[in-house]
Amino acid sequence: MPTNLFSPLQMGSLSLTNRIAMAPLTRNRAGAGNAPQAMNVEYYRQRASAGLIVTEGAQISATAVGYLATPGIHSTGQIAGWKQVTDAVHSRGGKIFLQLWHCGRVSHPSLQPGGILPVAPSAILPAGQAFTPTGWQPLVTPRALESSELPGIVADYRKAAQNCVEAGFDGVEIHAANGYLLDQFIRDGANRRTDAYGGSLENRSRLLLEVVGAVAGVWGAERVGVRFSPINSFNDMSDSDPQRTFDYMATALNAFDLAYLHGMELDFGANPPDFDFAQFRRCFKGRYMANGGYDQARANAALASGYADLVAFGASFIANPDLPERFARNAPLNTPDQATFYGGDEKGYTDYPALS
Ligand code: 8OZ
Repeated sequence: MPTNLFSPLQMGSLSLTNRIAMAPLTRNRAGAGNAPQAMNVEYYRQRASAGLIVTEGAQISATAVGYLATPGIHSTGQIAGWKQVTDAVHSRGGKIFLQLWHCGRVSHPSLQPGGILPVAPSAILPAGQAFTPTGWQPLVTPRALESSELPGIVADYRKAAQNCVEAGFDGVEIHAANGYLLDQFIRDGANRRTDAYGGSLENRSRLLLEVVGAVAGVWGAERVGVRFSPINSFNDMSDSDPQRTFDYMATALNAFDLAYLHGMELDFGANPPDFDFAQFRRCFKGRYMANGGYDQARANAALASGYADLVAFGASFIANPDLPERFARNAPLNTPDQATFYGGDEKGYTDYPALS
C-alpha cells in the first residue's frame, strides 16, 4: 500500500502513529502573564490524536512578543502552564513540539517591556498593524540589532529550548517563516545589514543556523524542526530571488539531522512569485512536512509520491478536534469559524464537536 496519512512515521527516536500534523496556529487565548491556562490545556488535549501537534508560536523572551495574549516560554508560570498541556496530550498518547517564536519587527512598543522599540535586522518600517491593548495600531520602525546583541538572541532561543525540556515537550519547531525575526534576517526585503548577518545568502542564513545549532545542542537535532514560508508576503515580506534564497536555506539545513523541514507553501497575499516547491523540497535531504491548504486527497498524493513525509493541517484542525478519525471514516468536516480564530474564549476554540 502506498504511504498515506495513516502510515506510522519513525522520526528519529520518536514514533508517530500517523502523518497528520496539527499546524502551528496563533489563537490569542493565553492567560495571565501569557501563560497557558485551562482552556488551552483542553484545546490541545482534544487534538491529541494528531500524529504530531506543533503548538502555536510561543515567544522565547519578553521582547519576542508581537501580539496580545500569545503564550511565552520564558517564565516559570509559562513553563508550568505548558507542562499541563504536554501532560494532557501525552495522557492521550499524543506527541507535541513547541514552536519557538521571536516576532522581531512585527510588534509594537505597547506590547514591549518598558515600551521599547521592537528589534529587527534593519530599521525598515513594515506595512501592517499590530493588535495592541488599545486596539489596532500601525507598526513602527524597529531598532536594528547591533552585531554584538545577536549572541544574546541565540542565547534566548537556547534558554527557551531548555524550558521546553522542563515543560515536557517532545521537541521544538523553530519558526523561521511568515515574516518574523529569523525570516526577517533570511529575506533581503527586510535585511539590509552590512555586517556578517546581511548581504550574501551565507550571511543571511547565519542567525538561523546559529539558532538551529544552539537549539539542537539542547534537544539533539532529531527533535528539532524548522519552518519556512518561501513565498508568503504576509508581514510585508519580500525577497529578490525566493527560489535561490530558500533552495540555499533548505540545503544549509542538511548540516543537521533535523526532525523535519516544514514548508508553509501559500502566500497570504495576492501576487505570489513563481516558485518550484518540488525543487526546494529536493534540496533538503531529510523529512518534509507540507502545509498550506491541503485536503485529505492532496495530502495522500503528496505522501505517496514521496514529496512529503507529514502534512500539517491548520484551519481544519481548528474546527475538527478529531480530524484523523474524520479522515479515516471519510466523515464530513465541521466548518471553521474565522470570526473566532484570534482571541476570545471557549467559543470557537474548545466547543467544536467531535463525531459521536
Ligand atoms: C496569524 C496571526 C498572528 C500570528 C504566523 C504566528 O503567521 C503567526 C500568526 C498568524 O506564523
